[in-house]
Amino acid sequence: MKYKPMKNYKSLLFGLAVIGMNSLSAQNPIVRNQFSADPTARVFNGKVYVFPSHDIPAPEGKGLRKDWFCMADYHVFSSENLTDWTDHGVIVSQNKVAWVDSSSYSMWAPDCIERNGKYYFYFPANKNIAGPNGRKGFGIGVAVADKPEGPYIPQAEPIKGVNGIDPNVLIDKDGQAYLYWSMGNLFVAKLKENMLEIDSEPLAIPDLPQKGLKEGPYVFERKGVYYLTFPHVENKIERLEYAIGDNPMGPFKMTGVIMDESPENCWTNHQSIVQYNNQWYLFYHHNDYSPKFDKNRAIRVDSLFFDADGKIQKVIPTLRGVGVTSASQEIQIDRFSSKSEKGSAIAFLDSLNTFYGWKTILSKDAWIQYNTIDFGQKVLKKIQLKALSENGSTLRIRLDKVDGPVVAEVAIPKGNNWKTVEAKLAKQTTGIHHLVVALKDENPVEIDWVKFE
Ligand code: FUB
Repeated sequence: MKYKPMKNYKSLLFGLAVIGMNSLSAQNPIVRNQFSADPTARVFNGKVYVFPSHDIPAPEGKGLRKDWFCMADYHVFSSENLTDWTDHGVIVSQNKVAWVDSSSYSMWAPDCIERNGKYYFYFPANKNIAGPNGRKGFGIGVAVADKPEGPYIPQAEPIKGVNGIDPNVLIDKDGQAYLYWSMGNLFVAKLKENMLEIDSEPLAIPDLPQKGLKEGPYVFERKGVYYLTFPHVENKIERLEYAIGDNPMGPFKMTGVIMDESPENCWTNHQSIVQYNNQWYLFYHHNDYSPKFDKNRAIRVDSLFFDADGKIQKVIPTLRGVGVTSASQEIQIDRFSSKSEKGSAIAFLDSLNTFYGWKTILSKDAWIQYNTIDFGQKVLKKIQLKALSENGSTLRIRLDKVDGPVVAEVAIPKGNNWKTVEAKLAKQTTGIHHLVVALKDENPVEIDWVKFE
């Protein structure tokens, strides 16, 4: 995963206007070489930084319990265009924090915030010594850095008076900082100016649903309204809900659902909401790379919108995600925007190593559409595809919509191996367009990626 600067921003805006879109519409999941969960996104120094948990398959006999969450460390990722993400590597690990039980693999959902040029990274983990109540359990620690990427120096002890998971910090407009966390209820306490100690008794936030697990508080302020967002088990698995108030300590009034339960039964979800370049985004997770074990998750991002009265519009999860894809990079059309109901399917390239990604399978009359590709201003001459077709077939490539102009027809030779095939472009294409790949003949085709040169 290498960072590439966004190309040609003006042509992007122009292109979006041309195809009638009012927002940027990265592929999901956004971290593609490791499991990741519980993403807290923050805008620091003009970039988006994401601080997720780092799920791993549990080493035999390790962790809090069998078939459960297992995390030994944290990475941080950043992006300027929300499409290309840089992994800055491990910033905090269970072996390097004095108070953490390094056999617990319990480094759950974190947060990070900037104050006076310092970056405060908050993380929960199991303690290695019992607190004053005689119990070990989860504490919340802080690690401090001069840059968002670190290096982070962990404090020797967890925050006193706080037992729980899923820390989140809000610094209000008057400079007062608040720490939120969960442990059955959702809690809030003021933080001292040093950001390392609480400055008020923990308050269990009232008026929230009493039935069903609540966790993962994330609070933000918009136009004087404080939004308390959190995952809640209304039925069997978590969905993202929110309550609003006019004070960071509440009271908050339950207001709505941000994202429904996963149709694939991923038991947890976990959110953060951030505004970047005039667009709001929801960061969340799903178990894309681990469909059979939902404790190995993958983080995603989709656009989020508000109604005129400040209510959050429900976010429908997408595979396409956000951002602009360059026509000259391998376009993973399996992260589609839409596809034909019949004849189109998505499958792992290698079910034994899901991180190889997915392929698109098209059979009779099928098509698939991938939105918001930047063809740039230079004339591109050909299309390349990595594809395979047992009996040989032809693909028809269109722009913008299912019956849009045809830019190429690509013959896929008969065979059982992946081949890179190419065809000349029949039409000069510049600016931003959607891409439709459709089957022209009847014989099925599998497609790994598409790109333009
Ligand atoms: O990642 C472990 C736990 O699962 C988090 O702390 C919760 O919010 C849930 O996502």
